Amino acid sequence: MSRVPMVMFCLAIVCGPACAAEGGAATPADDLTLWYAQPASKWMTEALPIGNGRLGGMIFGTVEAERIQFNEDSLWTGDENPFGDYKTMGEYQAFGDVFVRLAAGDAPTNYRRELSIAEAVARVTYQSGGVTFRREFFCSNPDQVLVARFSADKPGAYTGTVELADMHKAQTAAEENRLTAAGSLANGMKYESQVLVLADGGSAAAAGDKIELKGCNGFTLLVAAGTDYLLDHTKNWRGLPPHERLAQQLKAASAKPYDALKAAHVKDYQSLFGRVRLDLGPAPADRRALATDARLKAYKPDGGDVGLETLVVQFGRYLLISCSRPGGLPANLQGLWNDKNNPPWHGDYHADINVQEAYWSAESTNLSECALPLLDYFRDQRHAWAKATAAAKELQVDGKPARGWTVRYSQNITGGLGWRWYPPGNAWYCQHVWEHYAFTGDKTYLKDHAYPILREACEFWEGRLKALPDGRLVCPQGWSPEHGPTEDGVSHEQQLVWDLFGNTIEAADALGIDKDYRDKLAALRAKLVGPQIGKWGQLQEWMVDRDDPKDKHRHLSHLVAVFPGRQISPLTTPDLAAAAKKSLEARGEKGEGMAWSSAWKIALWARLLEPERAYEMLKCQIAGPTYPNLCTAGPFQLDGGFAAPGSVCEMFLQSHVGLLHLLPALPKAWPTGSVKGLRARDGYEVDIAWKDGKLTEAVIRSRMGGACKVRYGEKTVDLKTEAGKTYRLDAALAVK
Ligand code: FUC
Repeated sequence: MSRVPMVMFCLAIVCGPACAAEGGAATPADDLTLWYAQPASKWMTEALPIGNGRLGGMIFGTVEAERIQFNEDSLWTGDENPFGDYKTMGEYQAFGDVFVRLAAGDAPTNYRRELSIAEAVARVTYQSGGVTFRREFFCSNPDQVLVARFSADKPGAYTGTVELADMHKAQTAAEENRLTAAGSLANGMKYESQVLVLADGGSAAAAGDKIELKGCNGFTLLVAAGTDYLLDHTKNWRGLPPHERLAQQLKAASAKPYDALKAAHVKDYQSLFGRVRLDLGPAPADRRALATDARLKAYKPDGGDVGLETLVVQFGRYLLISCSRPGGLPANLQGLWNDKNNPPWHGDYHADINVQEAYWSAESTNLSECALPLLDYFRDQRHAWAKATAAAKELQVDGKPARGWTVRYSQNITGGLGWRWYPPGNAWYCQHVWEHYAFTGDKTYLKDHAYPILREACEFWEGRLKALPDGRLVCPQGWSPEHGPTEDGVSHEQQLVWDLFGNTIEAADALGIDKDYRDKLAALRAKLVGPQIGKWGQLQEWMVDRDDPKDKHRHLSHLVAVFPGRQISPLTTPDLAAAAKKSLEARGEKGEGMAWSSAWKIALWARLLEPERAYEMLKCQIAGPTYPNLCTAGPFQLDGGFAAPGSVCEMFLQSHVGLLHLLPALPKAWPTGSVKGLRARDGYEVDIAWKDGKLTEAVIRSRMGGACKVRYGEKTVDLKTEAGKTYRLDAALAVK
């Protein structure tokens, strides 16, 4: 194992000009590094998250007792149960902690803890007794292990212990240089974690249930964890016991030098993260000099820090890459980070906004692969959801079981459902299923994966829609999420079903199949009761005109037609868009302290072409439900943080109404800048640069070819594209 000096290298491609130099609390941060002058004391608000899509850790950086709290995304209690409720659904579980206790030295100086989101590496540096100590932490997707490297610039600097604590009371066994904790949950799920301690000089050997370090120059911890979960309903969601797999992962990782592990990790991570570059102009030097917690505090009264705004936006992408990678499970309410066995809202998949928001950044900010865990989850789980749908008395139509599938508000990973039924949840999930195709143009995916899911969701609604005396169709007995009351024709449901039918029609057209069925859907869709404008000019939340202009409810359920849907837009339905503005204005800014509410409002204002309002909401999100570690509330719910990049992206580029709309909502606070690598529907990748608030250049890379319309300000031009070609447009939208 080679010793690696901790050089914080930076790549021009993802890092601003003032990248942090090596160590030291006085070093100013670049816009892609979170840093702090003290260790974390609180898990939720201060510890720093790392992850590889499946395995994740929270790093505290305590000098004398480092704590790496770790999780794996499949550790769940609960089960499938067609008549399920919260009790049978279970909860997302905490896994364990690795503690590194070091012999006390002189009081540390020059302490710095950081997370470089340009590299997905967390670091700690400090000096004590004339020695400079360094730690690096990352969670590797290529090698499937969490890696922690402790080094020092003088030999023999480390004496102490490494401990593994299991959250389910499994005993830790120590053998040679390995710690193991294995057990099973009440539902029979087997789980295990293993820690390998690789000493550089000195010794690392089992002592009781710990590993004792003596006079090491440095050491590396490799942490592997897993369960016997398998995302496959045909196997009852059980695969092989994790033991051999973990041992193999550790064996393979320990055969590689530390530098190689790290280089492979950084390369893999940057292949995703580096696709989008955001330059919003220079941040004030006095803010750049601050640690992230102080910088956040300074931001609270009135913003004034584009560097922090950039960091927050890119941090959302960092989190998504860290917790949602192909082959793993989708991000739950907490992403994959969790220190409790009874996390808030069970750490579940919440269908009425939260799961969706977690993925709002995936397609538009060029992380399409990160959406795959969600799409795979839908494909598998819907078989169990279909059984539960058919078994539900309250979903029956004329005394017969409902067809297709839908969901309750809350889900686990083994087909289990909790809380009340949420019929339009299927339509909202299907929006993600469709959009993956809309952005990637992957026809194999559309045919084999997406279309069956869409069609089954439509079949559910075909049976459920109810005709009014005048022949118009309503979704019966709906509930505007968490707002109520229960009645026919709730706008949220009407809009989502309109969206579902539209997406399915487009899918059938793209595949050239199912003509009769798509025509049937088109006829049903034309009869759906549409959005209505109420007595104070608002967009009605219900068919009954009862909206209260003083209502500040956090949910914005009747605005799904504006974002993430496409039924209402100032460009296509100006009157309805004006009504949506009234409703959004009335809801206010606070959103009951929920980051998901503020993140949604950013996107809504952007879609309503109101740049200053969108920007104000971004400021509200940063100044409100954002913690010092940039994770979001409430109390620990990452949906709003995940969504911020996608929501902000709507300010730079929109593509939902058949146009590439450039800079639709650019606020005054970002007069000059550029964004590179955003994705648009129909397979376009777009770079945009602007100066003094005006477009200077757009670069459009066409992946699939085809004709598109490009809009900037009031001007729209037609652009014919060929697959694989790049088009440079000037400020007047002329091809250069
Ligand atoms: C929905 C929201 C709550 C919370 C929960 C996890 O129920 O209304 O505010 O975000 O999800």
